[in-house]
Amino acid sequence: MKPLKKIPMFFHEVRTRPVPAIDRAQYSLVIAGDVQAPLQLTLDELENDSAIVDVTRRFYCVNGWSLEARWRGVLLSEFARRAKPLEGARFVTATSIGGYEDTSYLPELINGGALLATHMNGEPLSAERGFPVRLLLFDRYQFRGVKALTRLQFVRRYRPGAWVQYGYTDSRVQGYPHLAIDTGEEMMPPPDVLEAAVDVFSDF
Ligand SMILES: Nc1nc2c(c(=O)[nH]1)N[C@H]1C(S)=C(S)[C@@H](COP(=O)(O)O)O[C@H]1N2
Ligand SMILES: [Mo]
Repeated sequence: MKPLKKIPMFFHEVRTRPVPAIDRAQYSLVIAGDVQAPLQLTLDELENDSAIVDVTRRFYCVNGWSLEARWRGVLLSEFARRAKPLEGARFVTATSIGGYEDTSYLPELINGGALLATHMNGEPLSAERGFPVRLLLFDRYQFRGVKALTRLQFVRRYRPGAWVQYGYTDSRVQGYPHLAIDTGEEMMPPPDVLEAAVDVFSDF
C-alpha cells in the first residue's frame, strides 16, 4: 500500500462538521473599515479582475507541514491601493464566512505578496481549501491566512486572532523539519485508500 501523507486541512470554525457549501451568487467580499473607498466584489468580479496573477508559492502550518501550489488571485496590495486606507489604518482584520479571523500588519502583507486566491493548481478552490476566496501569506505560518474569506477590514489596532490564544504569537516559520507537500502532489487520499488505511490501523 502507498504510504499515506497526513492530510493537511484545517477549518477551525467547522471542526468535525462537513465544510458548508457556499452559494456563489450570494457571496461577496467586502473591503472596508478605515478606508476612503470601500469595495464590495462579487466572485465573478474577483475572478475577472484586471490584476489577476499566478504564483507558485508555499505556505506553512505551525502543526508541521507545508503546502506549495500554483495559486491564482489578486494581490492584497492591489485592493489596498484601490480602497485607500486612511492614515493610521495599518492593520487588516480578515474574517471568514464562519467567523474565523486574524489581523495582520498591512506593510507585512504588502511586502510578503499576500494574495486573495480563488484558484489552486488551475481549479477553483474546493470547499475544504477555502472556496470561494482565501487570503494567503506565503512563507509564513498560515493561521494568519483566512479561508472562505468574506471581509477585509482596515483597522488602527491589532486584534489577537484565533491562534494567539494557543500561544502562537509569531507567524515566522521556524527551522524545524516538517512534511513538505509540493505542487501537484496528491494531498487528499481517495476514500477507498482512506478506508483501507483504517483497516490496517485497526489491526493494532
Ligand atoms: N476560515 C479558516 N481559515 C483558515 C483556518 C481555519 O481554521 N479557518 N486555518 C488556517 C490554518 S492554521 C492553516 S495551516 C491553513 C490550512 O489550509 P488548508 O486547509 O488548505 O491546508 O488555513 C488557515 N486558514
Ligand atoms: Mo495551521
